[in-house]
Amino acid sequence: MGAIRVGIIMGSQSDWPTIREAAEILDTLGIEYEAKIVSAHRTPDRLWDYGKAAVERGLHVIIAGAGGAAHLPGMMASKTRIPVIGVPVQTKALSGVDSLYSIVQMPKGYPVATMAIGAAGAANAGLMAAGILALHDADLAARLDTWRHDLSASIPQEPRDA
Ligand code: RP5
Repeated sequence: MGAIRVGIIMGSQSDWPTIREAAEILDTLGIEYEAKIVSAHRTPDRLWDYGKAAVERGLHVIIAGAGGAAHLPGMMASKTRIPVIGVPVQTKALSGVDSLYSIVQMPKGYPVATMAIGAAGAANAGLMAAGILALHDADLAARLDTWRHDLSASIPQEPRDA
């Protein structure tokens, strides 16, 4: 078991079914991670403590998922220079457009790499984290290349009737 380099945080337990998609990608690629509930609104002190300690704890990437007034990724980006990948969780009220707008429109100086709304965005957050780590990890780079090749090879040339 290596050091944990990816932190996955989410605003609520209710985000986990979506954000788990990122975790599953990391599992598939053999990347260690931790997963925590850290809410910008309900547990602001937990958010602050997590961001403050992230560098010294050795994290390299943070995946932050939240829905609605989704301030978690942006607030985390304000607290640490570690790259933050934001995942807008799909909401019942506004289908996740609220989450997307809350995460994507950061002011100059504090970027959040914002993914698509929902499960695809969460999976892509896992892949984006893997790509960042693979820059300095040749074994992981090879596993990621294989994963990408396998996905490409699984796509049929022609459609078939259901
Ligand atoms: C946000 O509020 C969370 O990220 C979640 O997406 C949303 C709803 O949270 P719950 O009311 O389901 O706990 O902070």
